[in-house]
Amino acid sequence: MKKVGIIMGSDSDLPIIRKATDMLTQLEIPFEVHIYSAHRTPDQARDFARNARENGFGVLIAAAGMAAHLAGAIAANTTLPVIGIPCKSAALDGMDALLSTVMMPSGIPVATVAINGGANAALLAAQMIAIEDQGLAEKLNAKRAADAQAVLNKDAALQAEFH
Ligand code: RP5
Repeated sequence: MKKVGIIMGSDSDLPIIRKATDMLTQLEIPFEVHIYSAHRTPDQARDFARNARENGFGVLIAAAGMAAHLAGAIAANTTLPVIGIPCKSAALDGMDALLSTVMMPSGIPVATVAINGGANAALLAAQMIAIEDQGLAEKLNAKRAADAQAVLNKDAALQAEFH
């Protein structure tokens, strides 16, 4: 199975990244995690992206806050699919990172998930890998069904309490 590469701009993004690593672990998808910043360590970020395909990665996830150029900078250096996670910072509630990540120019796409959307980034990466992996596709279908059942159980509990 192809690996998922996860890059964050700073270790301060780690709580968001843990939501992604927990999901990938649950789905038994191999991954690597790195701190490479588009601004502070641009050479390492570029080299990781340029070598990612030959190093066995199938999808990359890039998380950053503030002037969040990381996902775009990674996408500029690979044709692997790149999923961007805008991380919320103190000043602008994550709107800065959301716009910096999502507003890519034509030709260099970044699939941007919600602000702090670590779990969905991992699920989207899993769905991409599952295009060619039937076993993983079945796991994702089972997870959807279990998640739906959990909501139905909550509704049943609500009905029992109020009616
Ligand atoms: C971004 O700046 C990082 O992704 C992080 O979200 C934000 C703040 O970084 P630190 O100052 O906490 O290292 O590059």
